[in-house]
Amino acid sequence: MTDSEHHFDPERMMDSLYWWGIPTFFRCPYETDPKNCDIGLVGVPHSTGNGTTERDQHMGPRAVRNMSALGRRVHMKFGFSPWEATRIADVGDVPFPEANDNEACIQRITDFITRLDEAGTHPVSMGGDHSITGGIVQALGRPGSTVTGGKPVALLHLDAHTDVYEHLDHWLGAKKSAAHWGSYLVHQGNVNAHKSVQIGMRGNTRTLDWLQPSYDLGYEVIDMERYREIGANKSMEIINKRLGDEPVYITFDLDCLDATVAPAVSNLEPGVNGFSIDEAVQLLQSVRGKNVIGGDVVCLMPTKDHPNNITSMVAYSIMFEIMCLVADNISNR
Ligand SMILES: [Mn+2]
Repeated sequence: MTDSEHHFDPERMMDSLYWWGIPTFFRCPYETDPKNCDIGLVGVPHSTGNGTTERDQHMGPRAVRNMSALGRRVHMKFGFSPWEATRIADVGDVPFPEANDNEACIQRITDFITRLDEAGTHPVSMGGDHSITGGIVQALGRPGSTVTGGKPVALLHLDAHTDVYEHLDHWLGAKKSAAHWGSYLVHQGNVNAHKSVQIGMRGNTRTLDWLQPSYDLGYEVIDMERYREIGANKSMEIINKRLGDEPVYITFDLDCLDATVAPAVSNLEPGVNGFSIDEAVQLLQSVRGKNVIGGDVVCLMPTKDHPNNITSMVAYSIMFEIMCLVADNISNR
């Protein structure tokens, strides 16, 4: 037998082809028992927290599973393989038997994530509209939480929008909506706004005091105009100081990226440049070394994506970065 025959493994060869095999996130093992993984990749196919555009955000997890075998890579910048450093599995989708009832769905998300947390498993989720972050952080930032040690989370929130509606008690009928989560999580004590940063806000706002509710809640805000003015280094310095030693949760709305980078998102903001992919990844990588306990990527609208699925590919790339921050944190403990 020759050397090349000896090493030939047909499955290994097919592994990197996204259209081959069973689609799980990054071709991870599917594992329903959270005890068997350090990081659980969670699909959150939920759309009824944001009715303002086409309502296909629940298609996000499947679209990313279909493409993400391409993203099963090592992390060059961090110099490690997250797959070898930690046990990572696709733990499946949050079930939504009341899919058209936003409030019931948010509770389902909280219950699902609580089950992971009780096993000490860190969730990295793919949405779904941005209301899912409310359900997830209600679990992770609750007093009895395992992964935060019972503390509220410090949020690193990348988004074109602040999502802190206070002046409306519902959003097209949804109470714990995609527009409200950043506010009620602070009022409930799940997020420590004074340790949190919102970054990337831009676009077509209706009122001149649009950032005021964020400041009133205690958030630090770096909107796009300020980011362009002070630059990436100063922004990262502010983020670093603000997050401190708190348990950090990262929520990434794909609409913080420029519309040319991520065209298939629910609420496009075309009037002002968003982040380039390099700028967004640089901000994420700057929190390496922090106690990053989990995160999510939201607002993917696969039915509006290009035929080449570029936004799904961008979505798994961001999911990979967040997952590597969590893996790095776990393996350095
Ligand atoms: Mn947004």
